Amino acid sequence: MDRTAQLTSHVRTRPFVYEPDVTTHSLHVRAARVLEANWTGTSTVPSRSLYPHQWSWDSAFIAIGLRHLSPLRAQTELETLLDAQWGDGRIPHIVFNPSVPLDAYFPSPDFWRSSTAGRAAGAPRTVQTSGIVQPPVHALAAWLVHQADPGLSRARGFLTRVYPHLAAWHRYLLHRRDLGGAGLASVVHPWEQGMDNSPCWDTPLSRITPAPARSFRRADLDHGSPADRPTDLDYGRYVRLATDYRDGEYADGAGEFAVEDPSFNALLIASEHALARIAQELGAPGTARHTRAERLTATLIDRLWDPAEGMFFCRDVRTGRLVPERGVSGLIPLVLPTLPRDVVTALVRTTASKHFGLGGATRLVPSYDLLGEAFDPHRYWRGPAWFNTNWLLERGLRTHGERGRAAALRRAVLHLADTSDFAEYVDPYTGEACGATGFGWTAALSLDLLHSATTHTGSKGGDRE
Ligand code: 9WN
Repeated sequence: MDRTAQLTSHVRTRPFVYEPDVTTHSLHVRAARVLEANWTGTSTVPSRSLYPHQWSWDSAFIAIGLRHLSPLRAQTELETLLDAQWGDGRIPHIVFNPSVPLDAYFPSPDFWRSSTAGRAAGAPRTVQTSGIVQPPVHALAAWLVHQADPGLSRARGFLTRVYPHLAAWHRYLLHRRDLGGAGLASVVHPWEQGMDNSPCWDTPLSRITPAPARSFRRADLDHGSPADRPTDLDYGRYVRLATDYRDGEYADGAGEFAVEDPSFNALLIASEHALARIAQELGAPGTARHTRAERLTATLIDRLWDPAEGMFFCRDVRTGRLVPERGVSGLIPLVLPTLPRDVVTALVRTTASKHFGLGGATRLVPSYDLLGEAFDPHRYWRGPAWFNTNWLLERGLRTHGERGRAAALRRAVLHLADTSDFAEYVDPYTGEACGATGFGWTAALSLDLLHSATTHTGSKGGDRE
């Protein structure tokens, strides 16, 4: 048996104690290998098979882990993404690799036609991208990457270069995407929020006429089981929404789908706090941005918080109504540092309730209500547990002093990342691996949690970051 196999068998047979020992070392080495295998030279693909291009929020999470391996690569990851930013400030959800065959992923560049249909919105001419966005985790990632090696960051002018891009990105979201008029950003496609197939979209999506099945060919079914993936009907609706947005030259405001989502907005607010810290690091006052982030937190509560249910809900901007589906998105605002104590207490209670099972029925927090009618432990974002959302919840628990729960969740994430071979997602009850393995953000965020063992001891976690 070679050395790696010995380490692996050691990992599998021993109780998991994620402390700086041989177990931790093995996990670190294997996570680093995944990131190496997925690295293209300028960025990291989420999965070599299923997602062979650069994805926006994946890259932000990947940079957060990569900073522990190579701060330079982590900076490059974000810089590559920002090079594809549009003139109106949007960061596209996919940056296409021209050397990957067109039929490897759908919708491909010839569907989005960014350089022509996106011209009025300022799409780049030299690189092909999609025209929709993904959650704004980037300023938070840039700040964490900077902190991993401030000397290198300053020497390369990293923050000086990325700051204007990130500020323009937030401006785009807070102005062009304020479709509800209350100050929050709306998503105009389920893919923008990142939890593509969540039951939270079912009602707003039901109004969309699906594109005919024969008008496109799904590439995702070449890699994943149809029982785990979105249905053809849902895909038809995704395609219709994207087609209409493209045909309207990616102008905002006219589409039939517009939703204020708690996770998307919470990540924007967390990133706004990070942008304030970046501004301060660059010698500018950050107070105005912190104040704006606090005001947005109050707006989020005002628009999306339901005190009776103890969690946040999506608001369908086209009907003005809250969507009564419990998605994990409604728990993610726990990452916000200035959340009132009663909101924190209720959110923690809901996370540990029979709907989500933290510390009880589930191994990791599921993507959707365990008791919901649409719950399915294997179907995309309709029940399985994802590593990025659990990383965010661990961070939120730590931010609010819930150290015991945070530590237990951290151990569970590391254990399942290990036993699932860094799966894309897992069955929340059994921990069975689902989707792709060798998944970028699973490896990266595991690395981050491994390193957090040493950096998060001491005062209330999250403060410095
Ligand atoms: C569409 C890349 C992305 C993630 C999303 C996840 C999935 C794409 C798809 O994969 O979405 O963007 O084809 O289903 O839902 O969160 O960023 O990993």
